[in-house]
Amino acid sequence: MQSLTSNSNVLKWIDEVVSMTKPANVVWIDGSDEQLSMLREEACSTGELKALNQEKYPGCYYHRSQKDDVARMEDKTYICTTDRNDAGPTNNWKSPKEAYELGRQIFENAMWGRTMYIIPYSMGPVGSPFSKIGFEVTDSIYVVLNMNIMTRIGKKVLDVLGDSNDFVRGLHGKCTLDIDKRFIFHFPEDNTIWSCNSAYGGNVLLGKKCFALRIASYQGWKQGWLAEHMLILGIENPQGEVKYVAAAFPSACGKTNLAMLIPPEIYRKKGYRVWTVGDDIAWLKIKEDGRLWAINPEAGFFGVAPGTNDKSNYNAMMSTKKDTIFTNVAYNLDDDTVWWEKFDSNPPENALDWQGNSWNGKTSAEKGAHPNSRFTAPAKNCPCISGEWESPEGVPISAIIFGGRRAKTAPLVYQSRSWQHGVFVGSSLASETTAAAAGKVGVVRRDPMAMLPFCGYNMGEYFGHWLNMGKKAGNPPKIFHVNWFRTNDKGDFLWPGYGENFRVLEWIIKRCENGVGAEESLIGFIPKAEDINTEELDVSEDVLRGLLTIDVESWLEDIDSIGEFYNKIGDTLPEGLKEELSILNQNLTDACEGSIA
Ligand code: GTP
Ligand code: SPV
Ligand code: MN
Repeated sequence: MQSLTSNSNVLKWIDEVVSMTKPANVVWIDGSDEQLSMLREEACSTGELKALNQEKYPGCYYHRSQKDDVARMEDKTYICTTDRNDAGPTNNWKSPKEAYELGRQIFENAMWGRTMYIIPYSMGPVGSPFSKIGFEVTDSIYVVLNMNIMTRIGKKVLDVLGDSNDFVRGLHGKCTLDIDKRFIFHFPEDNTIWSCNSAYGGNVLLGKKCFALRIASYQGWKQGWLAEHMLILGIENPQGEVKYVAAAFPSACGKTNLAMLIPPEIYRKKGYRVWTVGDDIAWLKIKEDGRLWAINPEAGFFGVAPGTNDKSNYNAMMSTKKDTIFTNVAYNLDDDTVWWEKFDSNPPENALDWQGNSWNGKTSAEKGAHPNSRFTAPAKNCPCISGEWESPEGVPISAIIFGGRRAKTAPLVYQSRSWQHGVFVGSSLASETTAAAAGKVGVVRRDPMAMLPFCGYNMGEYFGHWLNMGKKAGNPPKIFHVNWFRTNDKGDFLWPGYGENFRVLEWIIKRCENGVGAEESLIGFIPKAEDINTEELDVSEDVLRGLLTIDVESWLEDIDSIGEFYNKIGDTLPEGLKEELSILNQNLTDACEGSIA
């Protein structure tokens, strides 16, 4: 097939990839409806996709991935830099030479008899000064159709690229889906990504974590901007003014939910609204006004299905009603629809589970959907999508919020004392692990800025870059930490979460406008209990006070764990963060001695 571009940099690279993988056919993805329809038909004819009930779910499809290929695999993910120190102590590392050699062995003839698809895509609105262009070469129609939802693809991207050599070269091959030969290699020094032997989203939709976080964070380090694992939302007050916040929570810790939150009725009646700009990734730049401005580089949501329902996240549910791909959820054979845990209280009796086994949701003890099953839905479907979500200039960020799943340590919310202290708070973020990555679930691990699996360079340098960004921006956002997941002794969540999180957002916005006081505590500013609005909320004052207390002993344990983590970072750890750790340590020790005396 004729190529869609005359860009010699692109053509030379494609030639190399073709001669290595030897596909039977090469198809350039132009992004047209006709081409995409043909691909959907073809995928349905081979069983790669199944069309859902087109009356109930127009344009929607169903897909299952192999049993051992259902989540990101962090132990198969590598940052390949010439100097090992550039990848740093928190990333798996291989030299580019070794990784390319190993990759070449695996990719040699890997597309024999298959069709290769070449997808030109833009991360960010096509032509925006924030945006970046990539290509994904893949042998998977599933990948093409997902990339069509998650990014902007096709001819229009090539028109913007012109003859430029500034693009990310992504190569994905399903190969044999052999887990022992599964690798996700990143070569930040040559804007290249190679991913083989997987067909699961986070490993193979190369625009997402691989480019928009790992490669982009490296580019941001070199070029003076930030690529972060953050949602972006706008909060509109009754006067119609909108303030934007960005929030970083680790995988499956509530970004999609917070991004699409519906404020409690008492707020809606007054005229408060929440608008979604993005649910997973933010690219942030300093502008002349000294503020950080952000775009969502994606065009869709790759969201966790289980737990999503009309009550917990109505807007996400609505986003999935058309033109959506569902992966590894349960399939209702009676009416060709989908189901997952907590979808509703009426599981199908005649269904297939996420592995394709016949499944009766009423009697089976097994789960119907995999805990990391996902929907891929166009952002434009979302009822609360912000009018600014495709603004090429981005939106100005008033607050940055870090958060994780902590049963005990972190209070419901607190504010950092300064940018440097805020960077410390982000750097010491920790959370219980979830099903979004393969491995044990529920173990506390440090996950700085929710970027541990996604930072494409040395974590110490990354912290230094954060500190510099605050210095360069005259008017950076205020930094906060939240925890929706504090539990009582029985393990029940103390805070109702979801829409009620708006009450915490309200306090955060007021703090940004100097509209409310706070108490200076050992760890930063915490709200006075009376400043969190509990009107029409079933949370007693005692419980709220409990949610805002700081348990010195568990914080002292945390200090040890932060210290250990910092030791692992080693030489590149900035002085400013050591200083903040020692201030916190001093505060807690003083408090401890005070209480003993
Ligand atoms: P990734 O797409 O993996 O980056 O995940 P995410 O951060 O977008 O997480 P998501 O919003 O999909 O939420 C993951 C899980 O957390 C779901 O099971 C939600 O139901 C649950 N969750 C989200 N918000 C809250 C909350 O405020 N309280 C409680 N208890 N659970 C929540
Ligand atoms: C995450 O794990 O943070 C996700 C899903 O958003 S994946 O694209 O698989 O990384
Ligand atoms: Mn994510």
